[in-house]
Amino acid sequence: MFDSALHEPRTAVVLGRLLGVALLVCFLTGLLSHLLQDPTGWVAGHLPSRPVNGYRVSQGLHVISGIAAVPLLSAKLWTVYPKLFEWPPVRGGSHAVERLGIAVLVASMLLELFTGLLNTLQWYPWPFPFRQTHFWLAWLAVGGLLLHVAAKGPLIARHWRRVGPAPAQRRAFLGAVTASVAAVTLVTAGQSVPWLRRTDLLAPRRPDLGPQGLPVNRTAAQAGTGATPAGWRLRVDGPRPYELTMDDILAMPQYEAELPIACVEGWSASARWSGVRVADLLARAGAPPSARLRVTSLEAQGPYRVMDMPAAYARDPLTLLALRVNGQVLSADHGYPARIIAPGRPGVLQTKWVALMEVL
Ligand SMILES: Nc1nc2c(c(=O)[nH]1)N[C@H]1C(S)=C(S)[C@@H](COP(=O)(O)O)O[C@H]1N2
Ligand SMILES: [Mo]
Repeated sequence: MFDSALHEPRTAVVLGRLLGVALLVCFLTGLLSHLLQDPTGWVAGHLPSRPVNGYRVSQGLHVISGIAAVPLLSAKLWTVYPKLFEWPPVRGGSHAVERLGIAVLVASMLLELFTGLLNTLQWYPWPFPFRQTHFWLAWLAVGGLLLHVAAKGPLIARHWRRVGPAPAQRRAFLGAVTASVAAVTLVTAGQSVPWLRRTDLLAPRRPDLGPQGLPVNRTAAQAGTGATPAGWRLRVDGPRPYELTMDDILAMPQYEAELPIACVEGWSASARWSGVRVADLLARAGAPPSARLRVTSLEAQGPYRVMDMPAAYARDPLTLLALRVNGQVLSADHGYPARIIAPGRPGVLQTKWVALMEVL
């Protein structure tokens, strides 16, 4: 019933290779993202603050490869779905294990791509925590994938190279899949790739659209920080604690840095920031260069109210307590009166509406 060149192992192998590349990129960049956002133990002390655009590139690749995997996985599943109707369904112990493995692989892969895609839309219509689920599902999917490739090793090897000319039907199908991948990439990648900005039609963000030329993830209204307390002061706690008014901060040496906001949800945008060096603020509090930093926002609550910064970022001369962006005083949505901007870090850690900095 399914006798066609589209359901043959050769088609599955060609698609599987492309899907494998996309998933490998997605998995590795995902691990990196997880590590950077939530560094635990000894890792925290070894994360580099350069290259400045490191996280921007890696998270851009993560979302691009994840989106490309959607048409690839769909085509792959469609190619092999006749296997669902195999008879008898189970031919013994090892066959049962293999089929169970494929069930876990397909289920975890579909759920992984689905949750990731919805995450780029900032839509969380489920009761479980996104990040932990996405992280552990990735391991499940990769484990299942390795088992699958091992089990199918001989079959894959047999069809790795094409024998004879490809049937027209298969060529057309693979051409259509390639075109789909190109299309979904073209209409979404502009959220992180500046020169694809104009074709960014379906991504939730255009990196150059927003107040002061920059998108906003969580607005001041959402965070409840719209009205900054009249007597706002920056408090710096450390061996020699002190407080600064806005005028005090403006009297310190000001620096400028071109740094990106690279949101974990997939968009990124570069901006020109200016303000005072975090290293200067920490030195003034008597902190050694090995000091880590904890920053607390004016926000009353929210997952990103408190942020920890390893020493390598805190002492980087590009890391600023920014007061201005693209030549203007920060708007409320971008973190007025002051925000953190550091090189090479996920957007979630670029704390807005800073109230307190603590030397750890
Ligand atoms: N205090 C606080 N800072 C925050 C957030 C937040 O929710 N609260 N969101 C972060 C996220 S997820 C991102 S991507 C950046 C976005 O910065 P922008 O809105 O100025 O572009 O701010 C970060 N800073
Ligand atoms: Mo973000």
